[in-house]
Amino acid sequence: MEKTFLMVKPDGVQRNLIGEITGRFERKGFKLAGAKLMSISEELAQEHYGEHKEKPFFGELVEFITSGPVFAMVWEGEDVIAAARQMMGATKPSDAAPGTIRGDFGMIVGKNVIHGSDSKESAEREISLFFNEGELVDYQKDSLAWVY
Ligand code: RTP
Ligand code: MG
Repeated sequence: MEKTFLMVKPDGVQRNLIGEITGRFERKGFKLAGAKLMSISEELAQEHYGEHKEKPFFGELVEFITSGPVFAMVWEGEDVIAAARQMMGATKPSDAAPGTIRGDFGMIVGKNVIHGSDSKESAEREISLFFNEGELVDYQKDSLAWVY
């Protein structure tokens, strides 16, 4: 089953949105495979956002993501990578549709509440960057076959 890496950013943690955000993915029907509250080191931040290192906002991005704890998660389900990006909404909160996480809670582009992998390759890369194999749990919800 496909997996993605999602993370409540420091602003979302400070604003007590962990429950709201994880609740949306639970209610949608996806399966949580791993989660932890953690601080991101400068080194991990630079590696995670490596694709943006030439961008003018890179310094701010690294500073923000290391500014306080984040809630890192791995979620599992059919097409979860694309579905989670839909549920997150556009990068810039003012462009994000109401009903999406960024549309409902985001204020500014630099503090947009949640991160989500944007492709299969980034999901694999980000999951292995943030989680050890042993931190991910493989289990069944077998009361209903169609509930992941
Ligand atoms: P993310 O990686 O955090 O899930 O966000 P994303 O895919 O929607 O957007 P991406 O292009 O990967 O940008 C990463 C993060 O950089 C910040 N950003 N700031 N100041 C700016 O113009 C600017 N542009 C992007 C955002 O916080 C964005 O989520
Ligand atoms: Mg991105």
